[in-house]
Amino acid sequence: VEASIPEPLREAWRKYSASEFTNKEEFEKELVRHIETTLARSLYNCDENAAYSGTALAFRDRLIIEWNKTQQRQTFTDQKRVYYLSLEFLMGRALDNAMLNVGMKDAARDGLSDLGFRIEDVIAQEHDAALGNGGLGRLAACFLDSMATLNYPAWGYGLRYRYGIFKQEIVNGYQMEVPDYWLDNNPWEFPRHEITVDIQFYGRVKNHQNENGKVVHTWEDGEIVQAVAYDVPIPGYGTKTTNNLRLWSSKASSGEFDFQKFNAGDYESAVADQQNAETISAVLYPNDNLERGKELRLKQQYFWCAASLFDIVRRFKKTRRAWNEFPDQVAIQLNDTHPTLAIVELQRILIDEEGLEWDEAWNIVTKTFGYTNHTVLPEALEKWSVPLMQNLLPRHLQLIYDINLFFLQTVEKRFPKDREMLSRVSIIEESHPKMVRMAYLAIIGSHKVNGVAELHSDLLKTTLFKDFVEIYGPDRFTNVTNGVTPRRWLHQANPLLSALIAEKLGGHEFLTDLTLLDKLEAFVDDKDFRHEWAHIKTMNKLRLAKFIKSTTGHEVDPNSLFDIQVKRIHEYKRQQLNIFGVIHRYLTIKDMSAEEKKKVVPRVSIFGGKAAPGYWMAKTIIHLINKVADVVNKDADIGNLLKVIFIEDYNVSKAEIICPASDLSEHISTAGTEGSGTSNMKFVMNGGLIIGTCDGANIEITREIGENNIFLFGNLAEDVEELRHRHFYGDFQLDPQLAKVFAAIKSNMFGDAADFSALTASIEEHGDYYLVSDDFNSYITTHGMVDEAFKNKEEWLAKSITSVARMGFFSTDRVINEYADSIWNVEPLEIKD
Ligand code: GFP
Ligand code: GFP
Repeated sequence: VEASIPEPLREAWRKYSASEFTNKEEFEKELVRHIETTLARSLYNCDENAAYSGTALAFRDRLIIEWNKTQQRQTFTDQKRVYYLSLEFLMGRALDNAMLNVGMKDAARDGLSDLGFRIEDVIAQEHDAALGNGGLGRLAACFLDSMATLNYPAWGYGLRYRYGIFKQEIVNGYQMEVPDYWLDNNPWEFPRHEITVDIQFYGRVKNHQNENGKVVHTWEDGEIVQAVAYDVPIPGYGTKTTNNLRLWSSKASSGEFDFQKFNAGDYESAVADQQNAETISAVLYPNDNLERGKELRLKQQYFWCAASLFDIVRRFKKTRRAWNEFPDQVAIQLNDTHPTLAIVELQRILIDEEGLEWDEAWNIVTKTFGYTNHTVLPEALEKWSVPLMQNLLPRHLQLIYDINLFFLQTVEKRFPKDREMLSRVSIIEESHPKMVRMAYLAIIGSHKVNGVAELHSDLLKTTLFKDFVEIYGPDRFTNVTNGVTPRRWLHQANPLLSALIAEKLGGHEFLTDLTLLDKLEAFVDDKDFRHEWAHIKTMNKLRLAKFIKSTTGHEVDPNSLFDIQVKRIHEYKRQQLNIFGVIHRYLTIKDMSAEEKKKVVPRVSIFGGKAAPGYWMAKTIIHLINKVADVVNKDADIGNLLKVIFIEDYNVSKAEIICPASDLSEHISTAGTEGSGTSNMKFVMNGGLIIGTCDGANIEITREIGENNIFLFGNLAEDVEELRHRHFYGDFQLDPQLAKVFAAIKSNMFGDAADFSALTASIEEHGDYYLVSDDFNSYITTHGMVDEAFKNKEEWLAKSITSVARMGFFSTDRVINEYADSIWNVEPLEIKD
């Protein structure tokens, strides 16, 4: 129910409508007011944390004023909106982003300084919003920034996890997981207690005939859980558009509170039911590229899809348009298969609740949805057991069977002789128990399917989804190569570099048209410019060195080559290859004469990343890295020639310090396994070179920046299958240099070798699935080339500048425009006063 103020009275309202601070003085006034009233603190009781909260509240007011205008304008213009459904939004911190996007960071800096605070310290008080695992969730966050910046009417829909990704602590070299309770003191969300949706689970389906003799299905009984909306404003950069991220939180439905138990004096168990409902949105599943088929996860997915669809449909119904116009008003993008149930839910709403015929409804559904795939790893592909789904979502399972039946009928007509095809493409896998293949359902229910880099999208078409390309033709499948937002990953993370670029290019326009970076190439040979460029890199390395000192106690020399690999720990991402390479380097240096040592390029090998709590091999890799660090960092023979650092609890705000400080970063996945990668883009954009395999977006980065500016190594994707096949049949020889590394590990050089035996055995004895041994020689040789290149400072600088100049393609602005044109068919809408 909308309750608006009657027209004649609106004048009075408008007179007092909230207004935004526009300068330092007004900001200070808002800051002090919030500290004194909202926070109930005072002049005598204001620490950095209070200063952060006050600043955040002042900026939040600004955002919410813009947010209101944006939502009203988007509603009144009645234009198509896009909804981005993602189980993960890895947002990081919001304050710095808000300040920069609304263009008031300088005013805030001066204002805070007037009151005795340093803006950097205030910003550092904020707790990361870590509602994601890794690349997939951070991509969604970059998308939100670009959609707002480009003025697209766009909403994100996700879950408001009480616990985001766990906090990682390293204890005796082992990863320990600590819960991350991030919601205390989070000024960026608005609870919308008036926007709630009842979500049903379990129960059964009844079929009956209605008065026209048509069979209708009703879903009865079961359990009701309430979804409550929390809104997070998403400001665009340099625009008034402030979009919405709506996160759902679960709560016991008031009707569900068991009054009978309550009256019988069993208050405790009545409250326990309440808590049960609240567990749905309690925790983000910490698995990266792994699906385990847990019922609670399926509950989360349906809870979030159903609440979001209800909200989208409700908003559409306010326009009073005919149903066939739904796809002209609504585009829904599925970030991976996690929201695939939204397809079934929309079909259910249209048929069971709105009374549409099957074909009409299905036509609307398929025109509405697009599906993005992020991985070809088999263990990541979602499948839900039929009995589980039958129990939790009986009506949806029926609908999935119907969707499958109609789909298989059309396939049979087109390929009458191919029985195998039918079982291959069926949504239902005939296993024990039967499984629902979510990716197939997502393809069948969408009008476009995309991968996230060229190689990845090609692999989808030639391997995983090959049959579907035959069935639907190639046009349903497309590629949209990932990007990153230059606002956060260049301007915010690297203010010095952003300022230098702006000075050369005559302004900050490159932040909204990243292709303008190409103008930097004109300065590659400019001595002064190179000098400043180098100086900025050193300053950023010093910033990281300081951070490392304060968090680990280790001193690292900023003149060393900083070699960084930060991302989730996963065998396919191959941190084990990296640490074996480090051990190889260590052994090599130890064998050197004093004369030889003088020629060594000093290195700091920096690692960071979390392992899924149940992923033993990944935890073993973390353990090995930390044990190697213990030995190497203490070794007086080595001194500064090699340091190994593991940065605890890698997250978005740490990435902002780390990315600008690299000389070299590692993107070394087994060819054909990494969908795209996005940190590769962040590092190059900040003037670091990369060592990488021919995988994911590394290939397109190479195409853009030129082969001379990247260190590529290793086997190609097209050869991987053949190599694995050979290993499987016993044709495997451990690389001799890797054998030396293994011998060192087995000599207990890094502590009890038994701790690492699973890791070495996975390579020596169990087929080396990730081709660590096959790529080792080429990896080591290429690192040798890196050392040589680094000795030539001038040439290294030229590579660094040239690479940045050619990174214009990798902005999420380009990405979002591609989605908007080729998948969503939505237009921007500028918000004016
Ligand atoms: C949205 C916002 C509301 C706002 C309206 C109109 O509502 O707070 O009042 O837009 O500006 F959530 P729905 O589109 O969700 O109804
Ligand atoms: C996944 C893929 C990455 C890809 C991102 C975003 O990331 O290659 O860049 O999605 O598309 F694996 P992770 O969640 O695995 O980091």
